[in-house]
Amino acid sequence: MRNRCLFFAAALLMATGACSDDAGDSPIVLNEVLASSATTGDWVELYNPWDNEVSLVGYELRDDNNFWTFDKGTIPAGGFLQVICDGSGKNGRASFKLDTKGEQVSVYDAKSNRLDLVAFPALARDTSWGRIPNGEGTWTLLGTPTPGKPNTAGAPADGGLPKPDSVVKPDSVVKPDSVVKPDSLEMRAEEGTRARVGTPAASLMLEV
Ligand SMILES: [Ca+2]
Ligand SMILES: [Ca+2]
Repeated sequence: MRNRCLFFAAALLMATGACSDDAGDSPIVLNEVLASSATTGDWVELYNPWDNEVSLVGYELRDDNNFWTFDKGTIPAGGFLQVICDGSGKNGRASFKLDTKGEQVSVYDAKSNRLDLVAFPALARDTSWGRIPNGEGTWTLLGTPTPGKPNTAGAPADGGLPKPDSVVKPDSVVKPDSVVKPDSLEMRAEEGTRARVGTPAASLMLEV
């Protein structure tokens, strides 16, 4: 958890030109996203790195084409919040879903100031994209999704990326309809032989 006093000291240093960068003063940040799940639905994780509780009322989440405003909710000091993105827009759930092919997600405060933004890549089911270390680190594939909890380092065993479209499709398999159907059948046999033709259900005995 960061300390506000440290931040104000850093801000003062920035104002005097003595410091070129800082972890940022955003009250909350995006910390992890998951675009497809077998159990929970898509979700975004927010993180409050400070030592004060943050009210989310009036805050906004956006994806490429939609926005959704919090009408309630808080994140405690140092807390993590999982926001389900199932498209319902009800009961604290966002009114849009996340694109498994990748898109941008951003969070805005109640005055429409953008606090954070992430452009995530195509993600396999139940594979998340998150910051290591929490709240300030580089975004990367995470081996184990941790909704509502601190992120843990480690890449997915299967690489975490969707399977390529180049996999052979069943359309290329010969369909039974394409089998040549003879219009007629010609048989030749020595005189005095007998033969049975047909299917198990119907057959014809020929005698020459
Ligand atoms: Ca979306
Ligand atoms: Ca997490």
